[in-house]
Amino acid sequence: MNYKVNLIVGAMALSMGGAVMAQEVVRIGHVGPTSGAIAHLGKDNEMGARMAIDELNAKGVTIGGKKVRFELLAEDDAGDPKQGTAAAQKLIDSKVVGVVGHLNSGTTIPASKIYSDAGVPQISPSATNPKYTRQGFKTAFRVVADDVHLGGTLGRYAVNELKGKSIAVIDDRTAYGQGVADEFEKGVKASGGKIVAREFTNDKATDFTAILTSIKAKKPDVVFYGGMDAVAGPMLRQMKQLGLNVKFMGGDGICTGELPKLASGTLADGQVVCAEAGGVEGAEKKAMEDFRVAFKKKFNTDVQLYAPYVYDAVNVMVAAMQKAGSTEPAKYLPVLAKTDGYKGVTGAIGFDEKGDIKNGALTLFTFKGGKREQIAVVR
Ligand code: ABU
Repeated sequence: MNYKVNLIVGAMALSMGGAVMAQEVVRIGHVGPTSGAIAHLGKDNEMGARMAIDELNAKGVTIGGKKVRFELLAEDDAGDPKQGTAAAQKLIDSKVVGVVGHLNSGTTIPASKIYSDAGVPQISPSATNPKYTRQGFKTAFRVVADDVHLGGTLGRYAVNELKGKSIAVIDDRTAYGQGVADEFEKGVKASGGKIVAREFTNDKATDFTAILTSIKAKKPDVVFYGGMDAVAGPMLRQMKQLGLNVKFMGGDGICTGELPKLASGTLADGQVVCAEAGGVEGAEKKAMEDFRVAFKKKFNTDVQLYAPYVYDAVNVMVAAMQKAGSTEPAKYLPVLAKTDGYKGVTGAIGFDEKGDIKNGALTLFTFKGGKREQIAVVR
């Protein structure tokens, strides 16, 4: 396969000291749900990719002695597994040399086989289902912690810190939602807590009256939801309407800047505890803060959740190309796999033998006055 695409010597030729130097165009794919209920999160991710690509092109990157210009091919999978595989095939047909995405576990996992078959590296900045990196695909990487870490930590936190004794669990039956809820349940039980209800809904539902009424009768002190903010918001509003005023927990999918709005302003201060599957502490915080400021300046909107992780994923991929002296997937993939101690805005990035981030962090958040407020970074 010829990955050295679009050698353009016309409008894109560079004049260097009088000589004309050809510039190679290198395509990197991004996939996320930029339509549908969580389009705000897909767009957040895509903007993270755009920011990295724009900065790399502005700075100028040389790989293997050749000037390159990166082109972002951004696809919308609407969070749907079928659209996810279609988007993956489209990117492969367009000769991308790497893909950052997808956002959802339910799209990332089926798409990963397509990238693996094509030998094209994929870095997910947000899919947390452990299966993604446990299929034996050498092309699959992720820069966030997985649901075993995320759900387990939240389950232990529910019992040990929130002093939850009777805990209800709801999930949306997606690869992510069900998986993180299962891990949460294990964490609760291992810490001596009791699961008094396990209910499910789906990722497009809007009416939770029946399951919340059933849960209320069991008098839980904590409700956990495995799913995304677009469903958690209306669920929180309906909990308030039903007088179910208890702590509400969830994974990274609900831990977004948009949650208070999606809950129509019904969140009580400190009611929600959730976790982002990454985080920085101490001296590493400045780079993350600088990124957030630069992101706001460029796009006139705040980071929702995983834009900084997408930004890092693109840069890690390009750093591996530079180190390998090649944009060819077969040549830079082994270098990417050996990434260790890369200093990103989300902290140090290195991959283990499965392609998972080494020593991944979690950041616990609550919401106060309609804003996310950090509780702690844990490993
Ligand atoms: N990790 C939360 C959102 C993405 C996913 O894993 O489905």
